[in-house]
Amino acid sequence: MDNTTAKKVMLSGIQPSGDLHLGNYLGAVKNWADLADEFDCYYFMADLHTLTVRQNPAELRRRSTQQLAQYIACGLDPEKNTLFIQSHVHEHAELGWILNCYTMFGELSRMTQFKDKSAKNAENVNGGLFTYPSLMAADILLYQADFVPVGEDQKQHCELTRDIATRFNNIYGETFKVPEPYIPKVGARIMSLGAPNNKMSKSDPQGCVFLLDKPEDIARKFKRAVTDSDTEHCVRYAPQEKPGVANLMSIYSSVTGKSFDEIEREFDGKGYGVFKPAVGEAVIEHLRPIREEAERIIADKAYLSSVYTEGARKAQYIARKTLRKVYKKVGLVEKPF
Ligand code: ATP
Ligand code: LTN
Repeated sequence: MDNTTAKKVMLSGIQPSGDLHLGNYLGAVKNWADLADEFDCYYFMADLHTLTVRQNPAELRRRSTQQLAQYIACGLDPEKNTLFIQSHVHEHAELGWILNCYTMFGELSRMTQFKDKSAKNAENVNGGLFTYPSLMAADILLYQADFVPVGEDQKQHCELTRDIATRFNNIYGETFKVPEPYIPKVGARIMSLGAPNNKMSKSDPQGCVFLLDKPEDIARKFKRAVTDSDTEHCVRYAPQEKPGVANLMSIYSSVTGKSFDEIEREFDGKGYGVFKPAVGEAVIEHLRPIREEAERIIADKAYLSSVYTEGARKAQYIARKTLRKVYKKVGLVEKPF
């Protein structure tokens, strides 16, 4: 592969199908900001992927650029990371089509996200929802990514991407780097504050803390967080027995850097009535500068446009090279212009 001496490549995307929440942040974006010096990093708004579920067009446009503002506010410096909108680099859709032809019906049928989303949207189980993972594979393979930083729920899609890349390489010779998922130790699966057996998700606004939520809303959501019926209100890390408390401990640990042992000691004998608002306060203080910075950037439309324009240009330069190679390998006639 080209540039073996160059930095390893990190790439990830999030669908602008809702506003960013604490799960997206702790499971994904927060960890991305620290990677910029060591890796060559690409992060995008997966707007094409959102079309697998009906969207309001004006809302989708708003959320795509607001998500970019939130990426930047979370510490992704556009000078050090390539930040772009997926649909601006048409190579994604083109390679997505090709990879569809190297992805098996049986493989796609086994994807948990497909099963979940088709159950939730029974009236619109469209072809895009089914072939979603081939487009995701294209997103990753176009950039010859080494690592894909995501939350736990995306591991299955990353594994399918590896299978598709390996299959293609076996037929046509070394074409794609076979990527690995890069999953954080803490925060990889933040659960809903209202139903701690379900992952935190934008489709459950009460159990979900959004990065742009006002401090009073965050405080209220944490005060109401579901814990358990332990009469001693013991703050102890036991994910099976006490999923609600374990989730709050993971959140607290992620935003303060404290270990589970330290947290247990800090709240020893204090009960949930002290613990829950303390987690809320820590989250509020952690998110405050991010929200303020995001609001400032959202108002600066010209800046946002300059960032995604430059991002698309840089991304396309790389994507085009991979796509050209793939077209040639599969037997398409070289484009004359
Ligand atoms: P939906 O609710 O529509 O399924 P989502 O809220 O799960 O969407 P995605 O766009 O699917 O958000 O996820 C974006 C990134 O955030 C992915 O890397 C995903 O793994 C991560 N992520 C999403 N939810 C969580 C969560 N609860 N805990 C940790 N990481 C998460
Ligand atoms: N499927 C992911 C979003 C996504 C993605 C990607 C993540 C689309 N393309 C490429 C990493 C790499 C999700 O639903 N969170």
